[in-house]
Amino acid sequence: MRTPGFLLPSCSVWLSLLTLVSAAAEDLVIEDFESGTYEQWEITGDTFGDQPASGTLSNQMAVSGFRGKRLVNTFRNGDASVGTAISDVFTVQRSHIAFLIGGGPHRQTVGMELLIDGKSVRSATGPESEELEWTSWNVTEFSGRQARLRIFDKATGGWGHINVDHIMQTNTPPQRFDLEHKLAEYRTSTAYMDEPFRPQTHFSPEINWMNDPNGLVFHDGEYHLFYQYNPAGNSWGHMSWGHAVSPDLTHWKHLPLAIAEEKGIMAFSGCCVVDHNNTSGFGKSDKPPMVAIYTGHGHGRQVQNLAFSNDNGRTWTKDRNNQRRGPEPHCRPTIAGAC
Ligand SMILES: [Ca+2]
Ligand SMILES: [Ca+2]
Repeated sequence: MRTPGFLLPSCSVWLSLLTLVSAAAEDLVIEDFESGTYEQWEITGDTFGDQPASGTLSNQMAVSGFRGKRLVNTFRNGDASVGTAISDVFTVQRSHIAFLIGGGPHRQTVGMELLIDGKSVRSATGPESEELEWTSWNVTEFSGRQARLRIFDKATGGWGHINVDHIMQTNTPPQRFDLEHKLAEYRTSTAYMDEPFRPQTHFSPEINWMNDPNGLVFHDGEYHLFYQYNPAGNSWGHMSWGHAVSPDLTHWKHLPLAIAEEKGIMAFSGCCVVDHNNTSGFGKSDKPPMVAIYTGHGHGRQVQNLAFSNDNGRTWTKDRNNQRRGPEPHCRPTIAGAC
């Protein structure tokens, strides 16, 4: 019997290939508001004005986190103004609709909805902050359907407005803040790490706010520097652990965020150990885990939290028992000398 000269890929291989092709599909921007018009929208009321806003409006706290030069900002003439904006029809072609959203948290009166057959099937509201954050809806079940978006502001009191920008269809929704996009832009700029006041001998992160160092530790030929970091911007807030490694304490490689603020709990200062005897139980096989001990700050209390890594600090897992621990009895000094 003749042996075939080729083999047909198995079912699982085809599925894997399809998954890869699907994930690689380009994002489809529905609206970024950079045209400076509302041509693609039906506008009612007075809160949207005659064109998208160019940023912060009069008597408003600073608006940040949007892309480009324009966004929806319904703080026009203050919180008392109201209105709606309904988009043109589009076809759902990706697994998610992702967008940047900020402003008031009142789900019933300010936000954005996805409409299918005129009915609201998904909705989102603001984080009670003028700092826009990524939010996404899984819309797989509506694949191929016709849809519209409705941005609404029916609120007239405090935080009675909504900010929206960069609405897109995607198979890979972004993380909460637009850090990766901003880093990609900065890394191709001529000013990269060469600004007039950029420290050249002391460490500094590529972009955004940092304060004290945390978790200084040597492991597997690398010096690890973690530090208090705001992934959202240039002021203090959303405290998380940034991360860099060095072979010689002079040349540093920037790594992705290590321990992020999550569910309103910031990752304040702390230390890090290499648990050679795996006394924590976080290790796998005979490789010692890295264990970070830090102050979890949020919801009116501070708790000693743990996170661990089994891949030399490249990814971290928070201990599931973190919030079951009692509050800190007093301020405890860390390796960085802070609390
Ligand atoms: Ca924009
Ligand atoms: Ca309003």
